[in-house]
Amino acid sequence: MDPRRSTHLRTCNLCEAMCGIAIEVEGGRIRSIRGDIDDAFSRGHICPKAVALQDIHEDPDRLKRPLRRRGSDWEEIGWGQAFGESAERLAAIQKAHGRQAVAVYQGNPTVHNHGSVLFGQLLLRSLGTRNLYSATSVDQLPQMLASLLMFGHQLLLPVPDIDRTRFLLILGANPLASNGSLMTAPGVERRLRELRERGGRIVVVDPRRTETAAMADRHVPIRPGTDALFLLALLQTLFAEDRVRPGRLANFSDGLAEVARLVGSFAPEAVADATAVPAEMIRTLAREFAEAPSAVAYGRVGVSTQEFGGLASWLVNVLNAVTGNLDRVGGAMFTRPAIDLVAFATRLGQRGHFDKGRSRVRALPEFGGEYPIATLAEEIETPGRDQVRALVTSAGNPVLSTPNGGRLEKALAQLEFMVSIDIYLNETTRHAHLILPPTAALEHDHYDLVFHVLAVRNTAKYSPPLCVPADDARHDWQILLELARRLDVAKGRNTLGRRLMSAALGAMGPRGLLDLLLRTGPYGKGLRPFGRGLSLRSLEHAPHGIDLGPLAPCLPDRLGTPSKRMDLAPGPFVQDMGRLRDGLGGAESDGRLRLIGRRDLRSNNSWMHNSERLVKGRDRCTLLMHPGDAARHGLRDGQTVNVRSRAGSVAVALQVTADVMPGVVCLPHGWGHGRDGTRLRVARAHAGASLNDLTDELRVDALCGTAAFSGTPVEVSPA
Ligand SMILES: Nc1nc2c(c(=O)[nH]1)N[C@H]1C(S)=C(S)[C@@H](COP(=O)(O)OP(=O)(O)OC[C@H]3O[C@@H](n4cnc5c(=O)[nH]c(N)nc54)[C@H](O)[C@@H]3O)O[C@H]1N2
Ligand SMILES: Nc1nc2c(c(=O)[nH]1)N[C@H]1C(S)=C(S)[C@@H](COP(=O)(O)OP(=O)(O)OC[C@H]3O[C@@H](n4cnc5c(=O)[nH]c(N)nc54)[C@H](O)[C@@H]3O)O[C@H]1N2
Ligand code: SF4
Ligand SMILES: [Mo]
Repeated sequence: MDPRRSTHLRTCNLCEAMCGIAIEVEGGRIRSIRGDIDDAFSRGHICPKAVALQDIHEDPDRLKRPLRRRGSDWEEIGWGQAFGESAERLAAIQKAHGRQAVAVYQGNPTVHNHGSVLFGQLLLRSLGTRNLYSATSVDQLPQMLASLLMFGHQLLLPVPDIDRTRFLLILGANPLASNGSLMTAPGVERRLRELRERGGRIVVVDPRRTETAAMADRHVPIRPGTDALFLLALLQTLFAEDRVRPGRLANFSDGLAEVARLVGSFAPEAVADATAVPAEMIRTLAREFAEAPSAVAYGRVGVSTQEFGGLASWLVNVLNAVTGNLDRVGGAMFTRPAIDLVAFATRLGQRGHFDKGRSRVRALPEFGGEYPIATLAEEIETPGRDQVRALVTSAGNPVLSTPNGGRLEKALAQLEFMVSIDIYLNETTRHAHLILPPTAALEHDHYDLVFHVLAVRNTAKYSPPLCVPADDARHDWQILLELARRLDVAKGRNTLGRRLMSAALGAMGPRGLLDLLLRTGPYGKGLRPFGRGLSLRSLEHAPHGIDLGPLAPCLPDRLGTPSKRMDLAPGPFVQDMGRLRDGLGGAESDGRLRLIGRRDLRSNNSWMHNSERLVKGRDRCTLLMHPGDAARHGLRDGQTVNVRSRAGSVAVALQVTADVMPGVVCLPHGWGHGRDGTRLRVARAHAGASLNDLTDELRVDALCGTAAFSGTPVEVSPA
């Protein structure tokens, strides 16, 4: 770091919003972190988490050197030894038990780190296992599935054009807390306010009156897990009232008649009881949506992580398409980023795939080469051929982040070997035999390979490192590359070709690859030394980022389906409709409370509770319950309650509020830091309880295996 006073410009990598920040540095110390008002995209917006970049950077608990477990204790070892032992143990287990005996779990920060995105594949290739898992199957998998089956590419994800739309229908998302997801929109609150100021309307469909619902024109409470029914009834209304107008989309889509047939039996009256949304409300919404000059439906985590998350994610797209609001200004649009991952993957022949294989124990379908994380514990526990005996985790904390973390952690304790690439000794990595700690964000450069693909506007920005890391520090990409290389050696597969490839990639590093991808991207200058267009250098000369313009219609050109047409009624969704019909009405009848999750602006999944600035103040890991339910159960505000599900139980403080609908209780995820053996001093003092000690690994969307978090049945009693 520069010893004098200087300002370092970069992009915050903590959530999907890509806020530009200005870090004031003096005497080698961070003085302040503010929003960069000149940032081409975020125009000065930041949230309270941005300052935690400093807290993580300076955190005395953050690991700096590889750790090896010795009984219940840990010892620091050198990198050479750590790489050597990791590779030898993994290779030996694969040699003895076959390639599938090693599993890999990649967590969410992977996609916020271009080095991990670019080099992670190398490790997977060297391991050659089909036992791959990631946070995708507790998150956006159903939305990627809908894109794959409808548009022909799993990454061609529609983004709501919130800066220009006149009607925004939000289902199962709370952008005021999450700052937007599959919708990179820094300053989303301002953008939503502007939407209303230009005469547009916002409707939020959510079991809880969230921060976003509170600022919307209308909040529609819905019973957890019933969004697919609600969407079918909206569509039924549109067809019944002759309001279907796909416009130009009709020229290149198939399946409209099939959709009309499928929605026919879902009149609003037929779903009102199950969804708890009055039939007249559904009709009104359908009309408002159809009549708005432009409109867009947008569904996120609350909609994708439920029993019918696949169907609901598909129906969100269908609603946009049949009203002509897909690929249209003010509707759901597609980006054209400077590094176009969709085009790049297509060139490599990788559009994605689904159900090309099934998991061993529960026969859940693969998606994009991964099995659902909800099945990992049983893959470890169940003896037989291809049993998982070793695990690599990278940037993930599945013990707190995936369903029935309690069962998973018992399974982790049985593994013959586990190695974790992580900056903390936490609830998951404490089960590892070796922890390989990479540098933290400010010690390396940054480019949002993934979130530019999901942004409400096309921009590009590259951030250099704030400081030079210590000599014995390793970046994520270096760890992934070296582990892959050592595995090749240990498995006797270090052919000349692989050695050359590994050496070339190591020499280029993420910087060289970024330059190549920018140059060969849609705005690139090509491989010539001169000429106009983007390269890494041109981005380095624009530290506030470059604006590449608003999203523009691009279909049918970008469709990746073999027919080059959009499929409104893909076979797997059509078939899954039978399961939905069978489940109709079952959800609400047993009288049990239904559990949902929530996010908080000052928290980020499970790993940012070691920042004193973020966790101070009142306890935020509370169970929300409607006053009527509290009275019925004889519970009062502030008392400690036991929450019990099939999977487990936790004790938390009760918060009685009319913000959650009757019959529903709500607990945030990512807490539960009271487990022994971690090295997270601050988080431990603000431990909370883990929502995923209650969620059930057996509750998945049977179509695609994504965890069905929403609506987990629970019982609540005084502690
Ligand atoms: N019940 C319920 N569960 C949920 C959700 C929910 O809404 N409800 N949300 C789900 C969603 S959307 C997601 S994405 C998942 C997240 O699931 P995970 O990705 O498994 O969990 P995180 O809490 O993000 O943990 C990130 C891990 O990465 C480490 N880390 C941070 N930065 C870096 C880095 O630069 N390099 C490396 N190598 N490691 C790093 C952290 O120390 C931490 O161990 O949780 C899911 N779980
Ligand atoms: N501050 C903060 N920001 C984050 C994160 C974080 O942990 N904290 N995590 C990041 C990650 S990894 C992601 S994926 C995004 C997620 O971004 P969002 O999808 O916006 O996440 P949530 O805030 O969990 O919003 C989900 C909403 O769904 C509602 N819901 C639950 N069940 C149902 C249901 O059955 N139907 C309907 N209609 N609604 C339901 C919940 O009440 C909740 O309000 O946020 C990202 N940003
Ligand atoms: S909104 Fe997200 S990207 Fe912006 S400052 Fe907060 S955590 Fe960082
Ligand atoms: Mo996520």
